[in-house]
Amino acid sequence: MKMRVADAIVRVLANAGVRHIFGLPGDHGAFYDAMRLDGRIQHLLIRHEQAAAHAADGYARASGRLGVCDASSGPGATNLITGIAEAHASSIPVLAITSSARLAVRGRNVFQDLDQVTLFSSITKASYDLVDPTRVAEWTRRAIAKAVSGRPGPVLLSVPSDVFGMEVDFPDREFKIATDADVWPSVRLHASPDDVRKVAERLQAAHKPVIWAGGGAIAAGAWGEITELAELTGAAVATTFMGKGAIAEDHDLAIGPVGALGRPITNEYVRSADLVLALGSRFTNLDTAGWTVPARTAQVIQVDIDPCELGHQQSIAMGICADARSFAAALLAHCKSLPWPCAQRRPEVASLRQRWLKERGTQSPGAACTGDGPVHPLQVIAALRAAMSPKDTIVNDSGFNQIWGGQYFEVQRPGRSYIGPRGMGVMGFGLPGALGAAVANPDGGKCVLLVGDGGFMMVIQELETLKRLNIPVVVVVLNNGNLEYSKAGQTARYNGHTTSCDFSKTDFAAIARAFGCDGMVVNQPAQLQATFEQALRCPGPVLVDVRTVPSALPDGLSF
Ligand SMILES: Cc1ncc(C[n+]2csc(CCOP(=O)(O)OP(=O)(O)O)c2C)c(N)n1
Ligand SMILES: [Mg+2]
Repeated sequence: MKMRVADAIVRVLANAGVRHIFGLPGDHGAFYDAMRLDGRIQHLLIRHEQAAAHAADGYARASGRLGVCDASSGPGATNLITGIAEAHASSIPVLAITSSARLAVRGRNVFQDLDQVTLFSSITKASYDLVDPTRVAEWTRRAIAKAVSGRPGPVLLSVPSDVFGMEVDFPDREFKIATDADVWPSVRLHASPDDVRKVAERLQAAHKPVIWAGGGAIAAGAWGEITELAELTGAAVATTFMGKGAIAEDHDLAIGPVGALGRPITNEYVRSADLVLALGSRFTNLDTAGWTVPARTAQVIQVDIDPCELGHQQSIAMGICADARSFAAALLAHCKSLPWPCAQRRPEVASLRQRWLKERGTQSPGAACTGDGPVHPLQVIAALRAAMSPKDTIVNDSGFNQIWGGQYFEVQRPGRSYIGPRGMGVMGFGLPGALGAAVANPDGGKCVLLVGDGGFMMVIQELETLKRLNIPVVVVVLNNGNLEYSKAGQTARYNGHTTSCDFSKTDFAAIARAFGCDGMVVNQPAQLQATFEQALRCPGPVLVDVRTVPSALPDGLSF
């Protein structure tokens, strides 16, 4: 069938299951025209391309489907870079479609002429330069498959602007694509029965086993199997921030997030474990608190979809290349017929979280929503937890707000219930990431963004997108008037001196109202819960500007 290259791209995407694309127009108008004519894909106009990439990323994390964004050549493409780099570092499948300088004149340093493929090559799994219009359907199929298979990640499809409009006669078979080809992970690698048996034996012989769940456990959808495995064997479950949701965090056997930004009490417990079974974690410097957790004496078994990660950052006793869910399911099936004396540990493990809740967490005196303002972030977490339902999703930005959310906010729904930019820690991820997650809206819950005033200001224009498209995100800004994370680091390192960390207080609620969103201000701890409940009932986007203390340190940080 004869059609434009742009129509062929849209037809492949729509046949694969893509229903939303985030972007901003430019010299790829034919692509927009093709979406209009096909009618199956909703295009969401985002106000800055960086935000489009983050929105596609948030959409992918929340839905388990490929996220797609688009931008025009030159500056449109370069604006995507930060968002694509975050998706790459967090192993999230995002397809970026950009135009590039016209094929007819490229390479002559013409207007917006840029080697985009080289520019994106270090932050994508693959970057394709679509110079042959006859092969566009093939390369679009390949771009999708590449992003959602193996270790997921972003892919660039760079299309010369004149190629979008070229007409080609495509055979129908070019558009025959498996249903849900945009779901990730698309292919699951299974461990050998022998490896499964060996892990079961080691787990059985362990005195104090810990399951360490990373982002790969969420990517694989392994939360059900991990919870059952813990319940059967008595192993405690620790998560990285990317692994939050691998078990409900109010479960008896959940011991919370590990690492430099995790709970000190969790690190202590994991350090004393004799066996650590890691599912989908690459043991980054942050997640291991500088490779001090687990203990060197512990036997570490690492299961990862990427064989290059096995033993790369952490010395391991056994490495298995497999999908976290498929492996956990096989291990669970094997373990069911075995005795598990270790299951007696359950009350001891449960007491750990109970102690933490009362001493440091949302049941501690510091979290009580009493007294005069300004508000402490822990009070915000306690009130949010009380106001939100388990169905809701929480999204973080970078900075202390992410530590308050990651370390202290307990997700009650196992699954894709916590989203944060852990790969690169990009300030500015939060608002567009939450926007994308809310569009995906997999379980019908609300999407709550907990963000710092610094990171929020970097993408504040997306309030217009939220309002225009009536996307019901609840934005909670921790308004402390500074870049607190950076300020705390400078204070600790340079004898209390800080430079360029403070800015003037901004009335974010007024700004939200100017964009047409609802805007509320909280000055007193006692107002928190009722305000959040009211915000969660709003049918459209709403911002809660919480005036927080200018210096509040989360637990366990060392700079
Ligand atoms: C784009 C980007 N620039 C700089 C940084 C370094 N950085 C990490 S956290 C932070 C401060 C965040 O301030 P704010 O958003 O107000 O959050 P707070 O720590 O005050 O909660 C900075 C500057 C970053 N992670 N990303
Ligand atoms: Mg701040």
